Amino acid sequence: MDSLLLRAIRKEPVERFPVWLMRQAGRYMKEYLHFRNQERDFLSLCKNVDLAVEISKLPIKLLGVDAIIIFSDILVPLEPLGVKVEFVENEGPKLSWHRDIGKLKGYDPQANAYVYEIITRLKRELPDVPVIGFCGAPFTLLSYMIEGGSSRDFRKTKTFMWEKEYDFHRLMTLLTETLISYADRQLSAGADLFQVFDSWTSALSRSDYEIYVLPYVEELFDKLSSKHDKPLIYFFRNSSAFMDLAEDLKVDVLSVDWTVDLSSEMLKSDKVFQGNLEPTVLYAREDVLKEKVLQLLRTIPRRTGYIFNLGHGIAPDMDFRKVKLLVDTVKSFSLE
Ligand code: 1CP
Repeated sequence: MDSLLLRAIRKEPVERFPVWLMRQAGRYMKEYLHFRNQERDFLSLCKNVDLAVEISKLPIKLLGVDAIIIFSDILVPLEPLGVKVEFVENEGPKLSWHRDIGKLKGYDPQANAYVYEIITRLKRELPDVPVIGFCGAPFTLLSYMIEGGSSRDFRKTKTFMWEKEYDFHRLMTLLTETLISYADRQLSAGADLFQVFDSWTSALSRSDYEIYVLPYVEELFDKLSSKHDKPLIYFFRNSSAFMDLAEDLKVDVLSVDWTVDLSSEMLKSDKVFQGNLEPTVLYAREDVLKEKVLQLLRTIPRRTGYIFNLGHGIAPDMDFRKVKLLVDTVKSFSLE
């Protein structure tokens, strides 16, 4: 496949930097809400292949981004383990399970067949557009299981991790095996590249990341990179604290948040970088937004090997026109 995005990842010459945005399909688009209202809840929407395919394509049609990320959620592979996942309107996810790790079921990847079908359909309908498969990272999923939902300070997750090391290890091992199998099936179904979201490393100190998180992420990327010759992306928050540790992972692209000084990191590293505009800039005035995007682009010390993205996802209350302005600004920044 010869798209702008994949050429940039291979560090081949590109005419401009590629751009896609985390959470690029969502509530900030009225067209999303139109599809959303056709199903009773968010998970049913994820399982409705026809609608999920249409939603996945919205950012290509409406924003003109350079990649599709499949419409799904990081929590869907937890259901086959025996975790009840619900999305409560305006409250976010709620997870319930019997809290006995020994009673969780072994992962059957076939239970998420609808995800692989979304990928197959997208590749058939838009063969020239790169399709990004994704999953959550083991720690980020564990935090949802232990907190039972979103959290501010992750106190249950951290005390569990420190106090019950053996159980923590058992659950992280189960999640890592689950995610290897789930990611493998997405790549085999035709995903052109694959992103792992470690959103809640934002809560961790460097030493806890190194002890409790890194070994499992290492295992995940070792397995995937040995089996598939497709680009792997690791998104991790509090990125500047873990930069040198992430550098040694078997990933092609590091997707970093705005704690990182991109230009100096890129000068030190051979990795491809993705990021890292503060999403809050999307609440600023249009001239400020545009200038912030250009400022970031001007500091990129390379002409390829870089993908523009936000440092975290788009929020539901952001203004579609500003998101479009952001994409247009990146696309108008010529490298020729
Ligand atoms: O375009 C896309 O990116 C859509 C696909 C997508 C992805 C990649 C969705 C749809 N979710 C995700 C990943 C995801 N889900 C992450 C990692 C990225 C990040 O950090 O933002 C996380 C943490 C989740 C968990 C999640 N899903 C939350 C809770 C966030 C928190 O603060 O704890 C919520 C509210 C969701 C629901 C969800 N997922 C996706 C959408 C469009 C929605 C909103 C559903 C709706 O209200 O209609």
